[in-house]
Amino acid sequence: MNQHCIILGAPVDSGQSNPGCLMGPASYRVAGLASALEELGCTVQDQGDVAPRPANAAACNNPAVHSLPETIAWTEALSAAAQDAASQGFPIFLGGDHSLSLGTVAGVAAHARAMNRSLFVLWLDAHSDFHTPMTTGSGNLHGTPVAYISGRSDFDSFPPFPDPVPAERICLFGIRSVDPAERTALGEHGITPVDMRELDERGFVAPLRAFLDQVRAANGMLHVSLDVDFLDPAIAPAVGTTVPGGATFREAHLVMEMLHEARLATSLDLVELNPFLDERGRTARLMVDLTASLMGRKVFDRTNRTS
Ligand code: 4U7
Ligand code: MN
Ligand code: MN
Ligand code: MN
Repeated sequence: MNQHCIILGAPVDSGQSNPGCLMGPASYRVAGLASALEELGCTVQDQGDVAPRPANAAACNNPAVHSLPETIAWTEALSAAAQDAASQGFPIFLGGDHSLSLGTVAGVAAHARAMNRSLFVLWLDAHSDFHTPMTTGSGNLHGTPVAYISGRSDFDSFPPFPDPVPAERICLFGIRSVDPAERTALGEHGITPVDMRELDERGFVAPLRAFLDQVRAANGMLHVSLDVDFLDPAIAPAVGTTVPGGATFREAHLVMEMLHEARLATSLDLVELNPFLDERGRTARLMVDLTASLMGRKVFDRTNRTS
């Protein structure tokens, strides 16, 4: 599809408690992300790493929450950078923990609003990330971005989210770890995750195709947020929050290949890679290969096939 890819490093480590995610952007660069995209005919502009804004004091009534000022500072910086990048090409955000999506999705949502288009979000994750700063038990803010982009309250010290994304435009996919407070809130919000149970039964193709059809019908923009723990820990060990029973190598590639064929994705987060936990770079290389599949790496061209 010959995209103009804009690579932005987001070495965010404040959203969880397991140090190492800040090495993620360097690991993706070492694993050859830019050259993999260039081989596919994409033009690539690596704009380097975003720096957080200076952190201001911010408080929250939940004593478990940590690093709130730092996470807000990242959200502000990444939101501005993401909006800018989205107006220039296809942004690929290299995390960093998943709290970075508080900023990247806010930025692409602002861009979508400026373009008068609807934003859709495909959240590939073991977790639903639907806590607010008031409901999180761990206090790790990487468990909150879906709540923020849905417009839930209790994000008072954060920049207001541009245009909350309605439930029907959010697809939580691959889910297998949901906390009780998240489950209640997801129900109240009308978000039904596509969990692993459903994927076991229906396969990956039908639920993903149904969502992509909705994006296409609305001429929407589509932000894809890929958490390493979407993948099975056997193939992707470099993550602090492993959950057994994740997507296999082929299931994950199939998702990416379908996204390529649909030509609907407009931005991508690669999040939660902790290179300190990796085994000889295999998780970083897998994430790069999945990104290449999303951008069109394939064995045969299927676009003109009828079945
Ligand atoms: B990730 C968790 F309790 N729900 O809130 C929490 F299970 O970005 C995990 O998806 C959050 O990796 C995981 O700490 C956030 C936990
Ligand atoms: Mn996540
Ligand atoms: Mn996760
Ligand atoms: Mn995680």
